[in-house]
Amino acid sequence: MTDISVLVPGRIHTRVIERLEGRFTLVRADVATLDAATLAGIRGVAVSGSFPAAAIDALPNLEIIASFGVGYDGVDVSRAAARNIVVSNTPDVLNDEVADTAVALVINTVRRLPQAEAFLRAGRWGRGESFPLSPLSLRGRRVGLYGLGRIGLEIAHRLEALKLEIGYHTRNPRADVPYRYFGSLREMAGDVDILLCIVPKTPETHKAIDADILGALGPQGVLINVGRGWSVDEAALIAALESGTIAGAGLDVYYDEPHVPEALLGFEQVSLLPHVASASVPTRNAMADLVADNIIDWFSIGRARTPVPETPQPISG
Ligand code: NAP
Ligand code: 8YV
Repeated sequence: MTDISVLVPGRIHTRVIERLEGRFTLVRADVATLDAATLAGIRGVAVSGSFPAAAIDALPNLEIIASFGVGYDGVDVSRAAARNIVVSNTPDVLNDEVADTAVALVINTVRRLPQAEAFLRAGRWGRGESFPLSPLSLRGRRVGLYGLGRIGLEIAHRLEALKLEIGYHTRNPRADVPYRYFGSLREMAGDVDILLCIVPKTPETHKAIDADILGALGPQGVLINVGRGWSVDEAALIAALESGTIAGAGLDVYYDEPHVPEALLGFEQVSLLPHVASASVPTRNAMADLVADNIIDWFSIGRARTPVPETPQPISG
């Protein structure tokens, strides 16, 4: 397969490169810098982040785009589908890691544990001060999951072990779970104390968590977001935290990463992570392997391992 050219634009996990080099001719450059002959030779792409329509259009013989991450909102899938190009993502291998992080973020936010550690590290405990009691507790709290897919379900299982009551809102109720289904996000926000977002970035989820939803969540309410920053109206969130409309927030994702609004940094009732939910060595290795395996499978057996549902999956010639 060394005669097959695979484009790797921008940065990607080094294991993807290690797995692909030697098997394929790797072109490590951005589309805009390549001549027509090189562009015409490219049949596969391995990418982390954005691969827009213009990049797809520049590659006349492209067959597969293997995207790093389960969320593939950076890839223009409709343009790929229109061109009969397969898109793959990295589902399932990160479910446990992301769910672990989500639960940690819930506890950190409600119990203010990062602030307690900063207090200790600053020597304040050693000097005889006491860290203030956390205003909130997980005890007796109800959680509403906005999204109950592969990762949402793992989060729900973990929260059950924490003895929390669980509800969820999705477009389609699941027949295989014991949790209470809410037909609308607004209704769920009004019923729960913790709203946890784990939906994909789609037109329907854009700023779905807005001033109205935060108002319904209420003054004891906590917002946790491990999905995409896209789903939260950050200006409304900042206003809700300032006014006490909600009690706190825990965020791993932001609207315009890596930009985090200055106002969020100032809130003591907020816990912030830099998009690290899947960021352990073992899990990122598994994701990298899946990117490479999708490309290897496509060019060796004619089938991607984890194609996304929107794109066609024809047998390659
Ligand atoms: P998934 O299995 O496809 O689950 C998505 C869930 O969202 C489903 O329950 C789906 O149910 C629901 N959903 C989709 N659109 C909806 C809408 N408009 N309204 C209500 N519910 C909706 O995806 P996953 O593997 O769990 O991953 C979810 C997302 O998490 C990814 O797309 C990614 O953006 C994010 N993520 C973030 C990190 C991180 O590092 N922070 C890591 C991994 C993933 P219905 O189809 O029935 O509506
Ligand atoms: C990664 C993610 O941080 O899988 C996803 O959708 O958001 C994360 O696991 C990201 O894809 C890597 O850039």
